[in-house]
Amino acid sequence: MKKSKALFARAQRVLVGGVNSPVRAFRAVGGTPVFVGSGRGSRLVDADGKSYIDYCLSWGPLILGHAHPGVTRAASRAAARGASFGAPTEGEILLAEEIRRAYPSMERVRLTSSGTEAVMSALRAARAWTKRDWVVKFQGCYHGHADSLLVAAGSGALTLGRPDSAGVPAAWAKTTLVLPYNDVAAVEAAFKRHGSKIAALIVEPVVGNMGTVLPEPGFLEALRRITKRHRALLVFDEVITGFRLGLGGAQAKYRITPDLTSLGKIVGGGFPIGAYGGRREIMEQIAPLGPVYQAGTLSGNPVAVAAGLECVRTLRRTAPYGKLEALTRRLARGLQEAADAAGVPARVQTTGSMFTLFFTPHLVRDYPTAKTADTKRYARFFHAMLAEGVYLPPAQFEAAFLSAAHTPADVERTIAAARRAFKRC
Ligand code: KE4
Repeated sequence: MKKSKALFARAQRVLVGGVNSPVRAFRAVGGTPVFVGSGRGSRLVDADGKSYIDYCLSWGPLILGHAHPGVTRAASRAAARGASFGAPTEGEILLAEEIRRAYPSMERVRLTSSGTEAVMSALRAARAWTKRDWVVKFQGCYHGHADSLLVAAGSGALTLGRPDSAGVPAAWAKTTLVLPYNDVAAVEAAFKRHGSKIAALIVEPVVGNMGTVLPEPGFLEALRRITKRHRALLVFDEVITGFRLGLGGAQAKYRITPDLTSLGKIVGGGFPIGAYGGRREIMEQIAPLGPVYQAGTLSGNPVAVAAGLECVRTLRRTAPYGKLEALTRRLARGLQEAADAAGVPARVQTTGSMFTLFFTPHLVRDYPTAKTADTKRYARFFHAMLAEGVYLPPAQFEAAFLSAAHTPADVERTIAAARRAFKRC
């Protein structure tokens, strides 16, 4: 870690907190953030040359693993043709067609440069369409750092939100209702009382940002039913789940058709991208066709699009999801058995190729139950695993991921490392 320590000291003299996104600073687990030199397949190599099996995978995008040859080649060739034109290119059409093929609900698509932009723009379209201002979100779900979404639950479940970040005007937080995840009664009550003001309800259909939390049977169906009844729009934030839970994400897995969807991460193959889309009549409000303004210098960037297109086409061609899910289930079972054998209260929750090891014996079904997790113990476990050459997400309330490059040997090695790490945390 010698080089990471030196780099971190230098970084903090010019970059805020030494990082370009807060969670990378290891504040949730303590210690010096690992500065990465390179990645290949399932492996990360740090600035000191130490190799790790990586289950963070850049917070989700790298479902094919680091430096996938096809994705790297596609990006390199696109870059050699010119990094950006600020003009339409054929690649953007091809990626949008691939998105619509996997997400038929996205009848019209707009590419952006991040998930935050995709979510922010989808909600602007929803407000314009319904001519209403309020948005419902769920406690523990994260949808990027747009002001009106950096909101914590109000004092009571039915009171409007309060800013969850400095710099967010109270007035903007007051257009957001924050409800408990997996609580249909709370959603019913909120719409009964405020339905005529609610433009949209946005949800992570499978939550990654509390750690991996699944929708209980009937929850997503209820969101679809209630929003429809009150003529509000249902927005699936599939920035994590899109192309992760299968080509069609959560909406295909749970057979729910949202009105709008946001994508990011995997759809760019590790390059800066976001996308939003939905019903044609809603999306055709967006400039230049309609009155909702949204723009971006690098939206649909040719290099990011080439990488995303190769990534999505490779997923469609190789269909890795069955193998990925089986390997993830094996890892989850092995970690659970290792925790149980060590007498450590822990619970592994998983779906598809995402998982979270919660340091709590309770089923994690919402934010309050997620918060029963022992974050200090997670931090000790994280560092014990880091010492073993396994890189987990440096925060308890995040999802971990496998890639198509992870092997059964990686997983068995990880389980063996966990058996030792549980004894030390
Ligand atoms: P970006 O603006 O970071 O591309 O996407 C925002 C976003 C939107 N929706 C969901 C469900 C997301 O998970 C995210 C971003 N995820 C976080 C970690 N879970 C990114 C990591 C970070 O903030 O550095």
